[in-house]
Parts: sequence; structure tokens; C-alpha cells
Amino acid sequence: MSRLVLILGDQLSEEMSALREADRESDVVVMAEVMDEASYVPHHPKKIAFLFAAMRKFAAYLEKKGWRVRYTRLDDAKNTGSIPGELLRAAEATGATEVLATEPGEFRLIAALEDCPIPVHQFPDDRFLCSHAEFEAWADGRKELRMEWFYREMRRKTGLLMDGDQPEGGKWNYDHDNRKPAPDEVTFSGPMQFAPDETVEEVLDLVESRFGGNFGTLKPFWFATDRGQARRALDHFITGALPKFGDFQDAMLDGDRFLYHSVISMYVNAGLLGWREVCEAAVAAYDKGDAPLNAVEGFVRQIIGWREYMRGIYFREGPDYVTRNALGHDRKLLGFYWSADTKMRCVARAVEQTRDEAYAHHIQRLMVTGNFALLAGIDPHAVHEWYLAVYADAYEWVEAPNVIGMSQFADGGIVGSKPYISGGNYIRKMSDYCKKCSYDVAERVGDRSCPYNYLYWAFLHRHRDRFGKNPRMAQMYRTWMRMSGDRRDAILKSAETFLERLDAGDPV
Ligand code: FAD
Ligand code: DLZ
Ligand code: SF4
Repeated sequence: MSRLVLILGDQLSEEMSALREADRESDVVVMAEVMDEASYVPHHPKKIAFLFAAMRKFAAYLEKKGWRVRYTRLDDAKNTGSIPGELLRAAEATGATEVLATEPGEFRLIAALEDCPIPVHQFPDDRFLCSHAEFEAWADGRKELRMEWFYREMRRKTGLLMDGDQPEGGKWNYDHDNRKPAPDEVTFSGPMQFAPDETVEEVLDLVESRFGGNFGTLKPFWFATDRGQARRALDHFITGALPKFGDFQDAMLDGDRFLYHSVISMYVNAGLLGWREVCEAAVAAYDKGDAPLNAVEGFVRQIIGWREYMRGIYFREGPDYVTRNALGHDRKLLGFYWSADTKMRCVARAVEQTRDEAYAHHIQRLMVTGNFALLAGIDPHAVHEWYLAVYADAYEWVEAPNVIGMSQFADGGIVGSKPYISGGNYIRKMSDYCKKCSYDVAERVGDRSCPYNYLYWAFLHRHRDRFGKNPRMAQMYRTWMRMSGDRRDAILKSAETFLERLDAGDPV
């Protein structure tokens, strides 16, 4: 009797546990493009096209390797529109009575598989370095779940950049070397781009006709859509950008969307690349003397530190994590997150590139769009849904802890010990946006002042009961309290006027 083997759109790897448990001779792989998955948020068309094209190519690859694959296209007349529906249809057609699956990266889909009328065995997703049990063991009993301590465990576990039991170079973390402001010139030409082949063209037509109304530009479409291409994109980054990745990791430039970033998160998250090969490629460049330690350590930390830590937090905290709202923020998401229609140059540029590329790098996500949403008091669930929709690499297991936790402090301080907020000065230092902005970053109050400036102080004032005693924020509150009463009133008034304008839908 054959069994079904479910492979989801972000499980495009031969290493999936469900495939390892299956029998190539008798079991049937099920892959399905379904409306439920393509519409639980209004995904960016590039994200949908990427996944559908990569799914189709992976299905063809599995068939070549001798697997029987039952693939449902979105426009198949009998498509039921859901993963459980497609499993049931496949069960009826094949006579299969059970399903082998790898645990999905979202509680919603885990629950749907648990409720499926046909029994589904969910095996752990061991594409990750840290299992749920291992994260629990690390986290249990700790007062604070700081990423840095978790990361050190992962370095020890993998032996990456280790010299015996000591960190390579004598330090665990070279972050303080990785905060150089925007360079005058970027020597990297950006991520490797791939011309659409026949499979991609077919998918682009489908996505254009079905999801053309979603936020985001579909063409030009240049993503890698199979493992071979993703591997070339990785190698291109390692040789062309990694050496400067560290130095300019936090920098932003008006005229450059990628700087020295790898732009591989969508490939790693979908299964086209694995964490180990990605880290080993970076470490090999260091061993050959082609990339400095601050770059390679910084890169490895993002993958075995932040990425694994975020996943650990998501699965530890549970399904209600995405509804948390520790700061009680309730403003609705502003129209310019979809239109880019704002005079704030930094926000406009971040949203424009998100629209065009389904990509923004970490500091744009954290310190431009995320920072603004937090300072303006936007409902974190709305912020979460926006991020989940607009980025090609967004799946709840990684997006939610980054947004609800790191960016919006809506989890009350599990991911971060203090909120990631800043006034315009941080953006001025790290980018050239402010030089082209209608607002003046040097002004603190009034119509011409950079809104980040007064919103920053107004945020601290609004949340003084919560943060006033936080030692990591003591300096900020001292500075605030050193200002004259008139000055503080003027700042709060500017913030109030600006927020009223936001609520009235006035252009800002
Ligand atoms: P690089 O800067 O080149 O970094 C290398 C790799 O490290 C990335 O490809 C990624 O796999 C990993 N990485 C780096 N930072 C993180 C992090 N904080 N969490 C997890 N992995 C990390 N990342 C996602 O993969 N999906 C998301 O939905 C997502 N949402 C985010 C939302 C917010 C508000 C913030 C602040 C960050 C978010 N991130 C998310 C993390 C990070 O911004 C992206 O991983 C990164 O920008 C991807 O671009 P890159 O491949 O060029 O990364
Ligand atoms: C994101 C996504 C989209 C847009 N479409 C599909 C799909 O049609 N079929 C599928 O199997 N998976 C898709 N995915 C990925 C799933 O949403 C993802 O597996 C879950 O959110 C868990 O991470
Ligand atoms: Fe952004 Fe303020 Fe700079 Fe304008 S002045 S780009 S709003 S930080």
C-alpha cells in the first residue's frame, strides 16, 4: 500500500525528513499550488512566482530521481484549494491511507495537518541546526533568552570558526567592527540574476493573471528557482560581496538596494540552500584569506545565531505569539506602507524597493519601516501581516519573531531587552537618505523636522512607566529629562500634530 509524502512550497530539498522516511518504489510525493497558501496574506507576486517555479522544478527533479510525484497546479480544474484537500484527493486517487510530512513552519498549517481526516505523521524539520527540544533545553530556566549566548552554543556545536574550544581570533562577536556608514561607492554589482526559463515564464503568466493586483512588481523577475542557480547565487556573493559584508552590514544607500548583502534568505528558507553549506562557503573564503574575520563571523552569526534563535523563539512561544501587543499599540497600518507615497525619503525608498524586489535588507526592515511603525504606535499584528506578505523570504517561523519580537517589542522583551528605536540621527549616520529628504534631520520640532526625531521622544515619554527603569535605557531618559519643560512640550506637541495628521490620512 502506498503512502503519500507531502512536500510544501518551502520544503524543496531532498534532505526533507518526510522523503527520508519514504519509499521511492511505492510512495507518492504530493506537491500542490493551492489558493489557501497563496492567499493567507496578500503575498508579493514575486514571492508566489518564486515558490511556484521552484516547486515545479523540484517536482521535475524528484521525478528524474525516480520518485512518483503527484503535482497539482493552481489552475487545475479539480484543485481543492487547500493542502488537506489535495491530500484527500490524492488519497482517493492512489488508495493511500496515510501521509508522511515534515513539520510545516507555521502553527496554522501544523494544525490543519493534525485535523486532516487522513492520518498525517509529522516528522521534525531537521534542516535546522537546533531542534525544538535542544532550544527548550537551552532556554529552560534562563531569565533572559539572549541570542548571543545561544549563538555561542551553536558555534561550539558546529565547530564553525572555532580554534579548539576558543572562538577564532579570540572573540565571539565582531559586531562593533560592522557598523560602518554608507560607502561612497559600492563595488558589488548585486545578487546574481537569472533570465526566466520556460517554467518561470509559464508561472509568471499565471501569477500575473491571478495575483497581479497584489502589492508588488512581478517583472523583471530574476530570482534563482532551482538549487543549481541558488548555489551559483551563493558563490557570486561569497566572491563578490562577503569581504565587505561585515563592514557595511548596517549601511543603507538611496541608490543601491543590496549593498554587500547576500540576498539568499529566500533560497535558504525554501530549501534550495542549506545552513551548513552556506556557512562553510563563507568559512572557506576566510580560510583562504579571501574574506576577513569580521565579515565571516558576522555572516555565520546571522545564520546559525539569529536564524536558528528566531525559529526557537517562534516554536517555544506558541501560536498566540503573533497576537501579542505588550505596548498596547492600535494605530492602523498607514497607506504609505503600500504606496510608498510619503515625503519621508527613507521610508519611501524602503517601500519602493520592497515593492520592486520583494526584498529589503535587515536595517531597512528594522530601523526604517519597523522603527517608524513602532514609534508611531501601529498595531503590531498589522505590521506582522505586512512583513509576512511583502518579502520573498517571509514565513511565520522567521518573520514573526523578527517583527513581533525584535522590531515591535510586542512580546514584551523576549527577543530584545529594549526596543529597537532611534531618531533620525541613526538613519542620517548610516545612509544618504536624509540628504535627499524634504524633512530636516537636524530639526527636532515643527513641520520641517524629521518625524523620527519627535516621535522617538514621544515614544519614550508615552512608555516611561515600562522603560523608565530599564538600565539599558537610562541614558535616553536622562537626556529627555535634562531638556527644559518647554522643549519637551514642543516635542510632544509636534508628535501629537504629526500623529493626528497620520490618523486623518493627510500626506506626510
Ligand atoms: P544577509 O544580510 O546577507 O544575511 C545573511 C543571512 O542571514 C540571511 O540570508 C538570513 O538567512 C540570515 N539572517 C540574517 N538576519 C536574520 C534574522 N534576524 N533572522 C533570521 N535570519 C537572519 N528574515 C527572513 O528570512 N524572513 C523574514 O520574513 C524576515 N523578516 C524580518 C522582519 C524584520 C522586521 C526584520 C528586522 C528582519 C527580518 N528578517 C527576516 C531578517 C533579515 O532582515 C533577513 O533575513 C535579511 O534581510 C535577508 O536578506 P539577505 O539574505 O541579504 O541577508
Ligand atoms: C508561501 C506559499 C505559497 C505562496 N504557496 C504555496 C503553495 O501553493 N503550496 C505550498 O505547498 N506551499 C506554499 N507556500 C508555502 C507555505 O505557505 C508554507 O509551507 C507554510 O507557510 C509553512 O511555512
Ligand atoms: Fe528619514 Fe528623517 Fe532622514 Fe527624512 S530626515 S530620510 S524622514 S530619517
